[in-house]
Amino acid sequence: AKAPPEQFNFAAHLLTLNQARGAKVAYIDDLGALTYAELERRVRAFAASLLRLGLHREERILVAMLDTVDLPVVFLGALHAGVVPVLVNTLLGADDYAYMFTHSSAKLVVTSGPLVDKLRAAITATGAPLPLLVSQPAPLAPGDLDLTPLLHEPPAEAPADTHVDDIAFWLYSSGSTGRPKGTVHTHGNLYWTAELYAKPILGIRETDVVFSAAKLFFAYGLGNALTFPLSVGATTVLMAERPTCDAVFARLTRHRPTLFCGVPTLFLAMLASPALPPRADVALRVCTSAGEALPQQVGEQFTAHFGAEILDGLGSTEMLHIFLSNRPGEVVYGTTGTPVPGYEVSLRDEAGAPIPDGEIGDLYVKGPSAALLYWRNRDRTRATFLGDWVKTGDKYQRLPSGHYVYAGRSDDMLKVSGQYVAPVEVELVLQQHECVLEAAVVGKLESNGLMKTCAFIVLREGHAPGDHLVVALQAFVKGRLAPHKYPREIVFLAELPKTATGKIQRFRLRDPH
Ligand code: 3SK
Repeated sequence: AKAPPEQFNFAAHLLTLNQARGAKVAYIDDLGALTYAELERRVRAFAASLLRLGLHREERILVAMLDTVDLPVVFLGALHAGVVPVLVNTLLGADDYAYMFTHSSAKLVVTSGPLVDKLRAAITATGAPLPLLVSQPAPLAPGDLDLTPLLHEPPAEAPADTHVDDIAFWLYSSGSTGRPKGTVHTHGNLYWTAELYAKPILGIRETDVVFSAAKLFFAYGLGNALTFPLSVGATTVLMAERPTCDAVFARLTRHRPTLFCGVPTLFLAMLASPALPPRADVALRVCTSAGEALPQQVGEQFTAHFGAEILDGLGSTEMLHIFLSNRPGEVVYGTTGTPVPGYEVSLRDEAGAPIPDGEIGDLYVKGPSAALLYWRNRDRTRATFLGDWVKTGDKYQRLPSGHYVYAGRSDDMLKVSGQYVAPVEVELVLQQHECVLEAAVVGKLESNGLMKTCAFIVLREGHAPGDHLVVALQAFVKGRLAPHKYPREIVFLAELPKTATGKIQRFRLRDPH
């Protein structure tokens, strides 16, 4: 693929690419459609509004928004102005947001109506008077800004004259210890994910209708529903609500997307649902899966039902999108495929030396979409970004055919429903419950090939195990952490298995035999 020019603004690049498609629908959400002409007008109006509000180049705005047409406008408008959007998960608690406001030194928070109360509570918790800019009708408090009129302001004439390596946006990536890491990406990184993966591997084209169950605040969703479709002038369906089977089926049959992006737990649930639509009611050309390894039988069943293949791939927040992937027509279910041309991968032992085929090693990747650094975190930056190479934290094995097979994580992290869970974070919350003496959280591979979090609990004296306590502990975690982190199974033990020095032997909990 051709390299982008030195002076490069990704938002301006997309607007130029789509200039001749004014009347075509770029986005459809639950409220209506947005043409490419209207997308451009709003992006430029929002860029101008940010500068008029007093934001400067390279300053951050925190974006905690639902997937509606306003989100691409805010993201691209910020890039156009040279302001740096920090996309954050909409399911976090006030404590995580408060950390992110301070850590990113954001000057403004942009959110959607239904999330206003949560974000306002987080702003209050930091004690800093951060302005809140609200999309969609919502009761505004004094001082809040309304997004709608800003989208009708006179548009920016010219984009910020950014360099291809200038900071464009951040995403937060979870870690096994400590706080989430602010992963800093450039304008050029977005370009490379479309050129190396979406166009050659997915074969994405102008006639595609794209629907991603993964939200735009994930690196996976951002590529699927923004970078990729806008790089070829396709149409994208956005959905604000949670990606339940019924919500997904409604979009698959109503808008008939040709390209659908999901995660293994969703594909599994769809296949098990009595409401699974027949093949004739959908128009799927190809699907993608990421987040965790797609079990072979799920891929096979899906293709048998719908005719379309699922391309299982591996990406990361650090690499921005997928660098290891299956190919259409050559899918090998049960594997993550082969390296995407333009990226190199390498399997190494603990000392960093290459290992032979068939052995399990740490996966490293090299490619042009790698993040620059983790903001204000020199230690983690140096441990992850090693010259040209990025240490992924995943373990893999290469088959003689050249296909890669997932073999778990190198750290303590679990991947559940495509998202990271740090066991220690869940343990710390469980330990705050009045009945809990000790807690250990591990991942358990279920017979369907997917990972589940399981908590082992030792109760304080005077408390008895029972179903009521399972429900209460799950609710306790759900009330304090993002919903995907609650333990799906809780087992009560008289004591936890420990070493002579008192360290919990997690391997014995994972496999009691
Ligand atoms: O989980 C993945 O494999 C993934 C894929 C694309 C972008 C980001 C991520 C984490």
